[in-house]
Amino acid sequence: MAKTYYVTTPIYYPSGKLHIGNTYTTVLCDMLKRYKALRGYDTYYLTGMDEHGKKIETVARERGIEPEAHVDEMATQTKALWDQMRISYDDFIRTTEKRHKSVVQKNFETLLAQGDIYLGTYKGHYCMPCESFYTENQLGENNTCPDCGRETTRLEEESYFFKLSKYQKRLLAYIEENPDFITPETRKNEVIAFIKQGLNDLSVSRTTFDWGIKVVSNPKHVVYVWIDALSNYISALGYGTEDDGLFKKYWHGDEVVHVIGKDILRFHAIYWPIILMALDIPITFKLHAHGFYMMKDGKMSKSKGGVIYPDTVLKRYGLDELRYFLLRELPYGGDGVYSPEAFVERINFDLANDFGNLLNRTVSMINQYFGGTISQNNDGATDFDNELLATITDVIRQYKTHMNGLRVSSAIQEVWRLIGRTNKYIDETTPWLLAKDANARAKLENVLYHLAESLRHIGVLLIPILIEAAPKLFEQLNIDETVQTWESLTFGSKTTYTVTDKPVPLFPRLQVEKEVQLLKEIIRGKASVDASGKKQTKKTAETLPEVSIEDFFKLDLRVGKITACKKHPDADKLLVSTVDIGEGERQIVSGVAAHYTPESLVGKKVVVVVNLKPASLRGVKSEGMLLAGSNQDQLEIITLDNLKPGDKVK
Ligand code: ME8
Repeated sequence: MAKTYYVTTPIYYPSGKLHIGNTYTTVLCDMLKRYKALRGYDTYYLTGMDEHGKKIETVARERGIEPEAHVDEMATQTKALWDQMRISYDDFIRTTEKRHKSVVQKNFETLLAQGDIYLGTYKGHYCMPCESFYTENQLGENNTCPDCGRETTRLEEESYFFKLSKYQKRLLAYIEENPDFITPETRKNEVIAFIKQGLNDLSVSRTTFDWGIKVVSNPKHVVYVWIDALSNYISALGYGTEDDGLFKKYWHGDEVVHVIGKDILRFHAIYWPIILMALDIPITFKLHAHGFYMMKDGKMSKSKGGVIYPDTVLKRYGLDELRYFLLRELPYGGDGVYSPEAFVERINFDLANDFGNLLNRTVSMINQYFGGTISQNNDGATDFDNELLATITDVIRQYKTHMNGLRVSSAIQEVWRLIGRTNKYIDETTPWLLAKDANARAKLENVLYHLAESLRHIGVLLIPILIEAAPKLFEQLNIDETVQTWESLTFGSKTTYTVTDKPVPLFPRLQVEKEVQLLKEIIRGKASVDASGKKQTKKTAETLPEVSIEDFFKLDLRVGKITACKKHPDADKLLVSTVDIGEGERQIVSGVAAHYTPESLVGKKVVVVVNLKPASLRGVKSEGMLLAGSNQDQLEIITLDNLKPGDKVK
């Protein structure tokens, strides 16, 4: 029976649009699954979405919709993206699904009943965007969040706690006895050092918001994020239900790998194994924590902009271009940078020149010199054959070792070593000169056969990586499925080649300067691409149809002075100002919190539409509007210096 392989991504928060950094883990897992399938494993790939928590609730409310509607929309969007990227996932778990909730609730009650979870009080500083609590000594200057630098709020609330400390010794022993449990090594060392400092009991419930899984025995609490989220890896397999075939098969199978980014290492390397120990579920998984893709000027953020999105790359460049860049450019154990220059160069040098061109030349020469068909011809051996053969054997061995060790970029570099060696073989054997010599037919055929066989090996090694180009290579060289397998990776497995008479370049060459410029504009939000990949320059907002002067004078515009201003209690983006308009004060709600702090507005003289029909914005009354100019990134409130409140503006 085939060995099993279960691979998972983190379940992403539906808090914003996924950028190419987020898609890295998903592409990596897809590649691993395809590699293991090539190696004959029975594979199962789980991904999904982490839909609960205060942050998601807030994002939904800011959009003016219910959390359910928001997460449904995001799940549809995310699945559509994975389909567009041909991600080969087998299941997409959502933490709002019944199959997940019931497992979390059952586990929570089990842990409570056996005393691993107890009720206490939580005192700490809470950072809402990071959904994390911090103790005094973890905070940055002025009580700011040590992770994102934003302001935290002091909170004290009743909470359930998980006795992590009870399992500390056992976990440490487990990590030490299983040296390949956490990779890379540096991450493992971080985890060990953290555990050795001593584990605090973990707060695992909240009473301050609703949008979560209720604790059955005390429904004023919702289960706090990690016990909820981490359980997805087993709830999706039917753990604890009658229908637990997948759990038995894959969790208890041969290989289980959780792939995550370094940001969530602690949760997976400490909380998750401890939860499993407490529930008496075997720890069968290995954990791999990769580094981050950064933009040149810093972190990629789902909310900040200034990033590249996968759909842009897909529309203009293509799926394999995206996969290749992501998988090749992130070094094992380190971070990588997305830069337009590196991206365009990888496409041109690695894909178009080195690889694409090799296939193109080979097919053309077989057509030109042999009418499209060649066979193995040992009478024509050259001095260079053995070295090429030795490289093929060595590359396969190294590729396998690197793939098994999750050093994906190194595995890819091995394939390119073979591509480079094969290109060099053309230079050494000079087939264009052999073609001029009627006595060198056998030699020429032998050379072209070596090229075709080498390309077949390259194609098989690229099956998990370039999912569009590998099949095209097989098609152009007419390689059927029986010789596209791992087992067929022996020189000579295919003895005759009849190639296509219409070679099509696998990767069109890009105009470097033009594309780099375009990508930079896209990152700055100045351009985009349409569905067919064509550049669209973002214009300033379109002008509206004309209005008469009478219509314009219907607006009563006045100078107002902001006398007080505070944050909206329920909406991050809104500020509530008190504005003196001469004949009294007005309360005005405006969507400017991303650009101004409340204090910075107090004292400013602004332009107010005073006869706008009052409205309620997220439960707070607004009696007018402040005028401001804006574009995609900036917003500036119009201010005046010398006039007084109540003066007319026209
Ligand atoms: O943490 N480069 O969800 P999340 C590479 N819901 N990978 C990146 C990246 C970057 N710049 N940015 C994000 C959560 N990632 C939790 C997980 S799991 C039980 C719960 C990837 O939406 C990377 O895999 O914040 C990281 O771990 C993950 O996105 C975080 O996704």
